[in-house]
Amino acid sequence: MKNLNLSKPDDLRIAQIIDANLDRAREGLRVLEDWARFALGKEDFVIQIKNFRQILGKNHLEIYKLSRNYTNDQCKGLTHEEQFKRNNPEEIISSNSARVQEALRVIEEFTRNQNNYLSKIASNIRYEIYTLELNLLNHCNLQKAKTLINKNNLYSITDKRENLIQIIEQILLGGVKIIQYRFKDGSDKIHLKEAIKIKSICKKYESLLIINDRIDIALASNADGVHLGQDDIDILTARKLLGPSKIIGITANNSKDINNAIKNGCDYVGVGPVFETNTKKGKKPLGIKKIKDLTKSIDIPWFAIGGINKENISSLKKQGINKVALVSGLFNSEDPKQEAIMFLKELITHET
Ligand code: TZP
Ligand code: MG
Repeated sequence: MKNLNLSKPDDLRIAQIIDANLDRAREGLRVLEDWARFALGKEDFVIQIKNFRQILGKNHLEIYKLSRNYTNDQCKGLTHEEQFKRNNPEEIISSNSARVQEALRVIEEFTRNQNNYLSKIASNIRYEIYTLELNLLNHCNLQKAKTLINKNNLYSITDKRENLIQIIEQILLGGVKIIQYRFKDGSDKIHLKEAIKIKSICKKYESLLIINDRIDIALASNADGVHLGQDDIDILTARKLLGPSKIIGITANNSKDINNAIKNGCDYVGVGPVFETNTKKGKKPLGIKKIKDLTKSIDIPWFAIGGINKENISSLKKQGINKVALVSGLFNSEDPKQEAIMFLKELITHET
């Protein structure tokens, strides 16, 4: 490091800028670290952020600190109205990541000549923060998605319809929070376009979009996850392709497949068909008793599926089955919104 001479006003100002920005970067990192620790419980992120703070702390030299308060900072306490609009964790993560990135960039520029070592450190950490910000935001989304799967009892799966988007919007207006886009034929181009549209209305209603079968369309539409059957791509490969922050749901109708799905890290299971159904013709129904038996030790969310309608839903409820997935139950209805409201009422669980 070339010597800074604090009796030279230019050097003093530079030292002051470096000091202020080291503080800024370290404070912003602490905000990110606490979110990673207390909200996400992500030890690997905490270790990474702590390490950045330590490195910056070690390089926060006495000479920078001595320059503090050299001039009266006329801009102290200035705020921007945007700061008061930050009221959700994502906005706090984004704004604090930006704060760290900006501060590191300032350090990088002003130390380049006199402390090239710190300049390089600032540059390296700044690049890592870009990825860290995305990781933190993705984990926020995953956590939200898992909570929605956990808390919501009605899962709506789409059927082929001319007015698909309008029906989905009605279902969302009825209060359904989980939509699966399911298609078995047609053009990929159109499916992707449709998936993107569905994702945007799901977002408007703070609901999840899961794509059936197709990891590529899930990724391209930025859906919240995929739903896979036993003949689709296996969970471990799906996880590799999707990354850690998407939901993976699995259809399984025997104990071996259920246990495998859970062991391999799926986020929920669909079990069925409970009853005979025209949507999956020729599939032998398992019946309520068998479903109860298969699911008695499942410790992740699971949904009963297949042939469930307004006539037989109470028989499931009576047996303590509260989470269901429906295709025709909502998609064949004249009034999907009212039908969704009715099913949701039926599935209310009273926590004791
Ligand atoms: N998986 C098992 S049964 C089934 C699926 C996709 C079809 C469910 O459709 P419906 O109309 O609710 O019986
Ligand atoms: Mg499938």
